Amino acid sequence: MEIKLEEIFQDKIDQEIKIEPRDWMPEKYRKTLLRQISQHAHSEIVGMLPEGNWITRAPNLRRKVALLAKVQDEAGHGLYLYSAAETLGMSRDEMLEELHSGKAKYSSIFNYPTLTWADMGAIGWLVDGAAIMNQVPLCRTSYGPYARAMVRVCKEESFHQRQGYEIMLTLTKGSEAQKAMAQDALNRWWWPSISMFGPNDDNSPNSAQSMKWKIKRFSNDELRQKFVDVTVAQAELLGLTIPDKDLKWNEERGHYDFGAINWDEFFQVVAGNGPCNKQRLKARVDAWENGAWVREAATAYAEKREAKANNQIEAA
Ligand code: FAQ
Repeated sequence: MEIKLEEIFQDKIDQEIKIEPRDWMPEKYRKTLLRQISQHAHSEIVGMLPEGNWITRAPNLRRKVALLAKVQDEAGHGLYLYSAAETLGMSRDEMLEELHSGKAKYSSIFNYPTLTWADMGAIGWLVDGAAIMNQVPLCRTSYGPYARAMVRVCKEESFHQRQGYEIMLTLTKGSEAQKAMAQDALNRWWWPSISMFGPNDDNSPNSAQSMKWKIKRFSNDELRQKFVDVTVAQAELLGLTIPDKDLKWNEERGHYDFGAINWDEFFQVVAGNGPCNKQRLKARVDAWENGAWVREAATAYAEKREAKANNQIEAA
């Protein structure tokens, strides 16, 4: 019976029919999606912190408004994604409990510090740029609620990428000190950005099954290569140098070759030992604890309204 259901399920996937919350699905498909979507949601929420750090220090009102809007968008992305994950049977409270206890993962990239204003440019350009590369294919992922959430997320990410690139463009057209600041930000964010796509394909335990189920449409290495290929020209336009001496165009492959990623560092960061992991987690836990009174007040208000509505029904 289970085998037959699994065949029908795979058939639907092969025919590009979306899987919806009430459809039968293999338990492992549900768990894989819950893992990926909840990690993605956590990444959006934790991802507000490095840039949130600069809202009060933005150099002018226009920059402040744009950065504020961007950080708010990330909160929205987290909320759509938690909602999509909830359709798979786990509550938002449970997902947050996993984040706060350190059990759940979130993207490695958000464990690096934002040291200068140029980091706002580098994050928008590189981190949102990498996110777009990874997330546009997710608009066609096989699970309906995830795919639909990603359509809006990607539109907003594209504004974020331009916002960041424009900051870099302004800095690189500015004084020598501003140009140096932009180069320094690129130096620090380049390698973490290309690591963000995840381990190499031969060391990516989830990829094969996720590709078969069309949760992922491209492998980690394919997406990383696409990102490097489009970003090199953008760095040239800025007059900045990508910090990789092995980066060069390979005529035969029709792609850029690039240097070796420091996977030890990546796995250390994922394991909780990056430069800002503890700080990031503490900020999220504090926000949760300090917001307890809001949740209590909202619940009490909802109960009061419900009781009032019930009394009115009874009286009628
Ligand atoms: N960081 O077998 P794979 C954003 C883990 S949102 C930490 O290849 P998979 C927007 C992986 O979970 C950024 N852990 O795994 C924004 C797995 O561990 P597990 C987030 C990572 O799932 C911008 C293990 O390594 N985007 O940037 C990372 O098939 C600016 C083995 O890896 C998404 O979440 C990593 N970088 O492929 C916000 C997109 N990479 O769970 C604010 C959706 C891998 O088995 C400001 N997710 N790991 O214990 C995906 O596309 C996939 O989940 C991958 C990983 C590609 C991230």
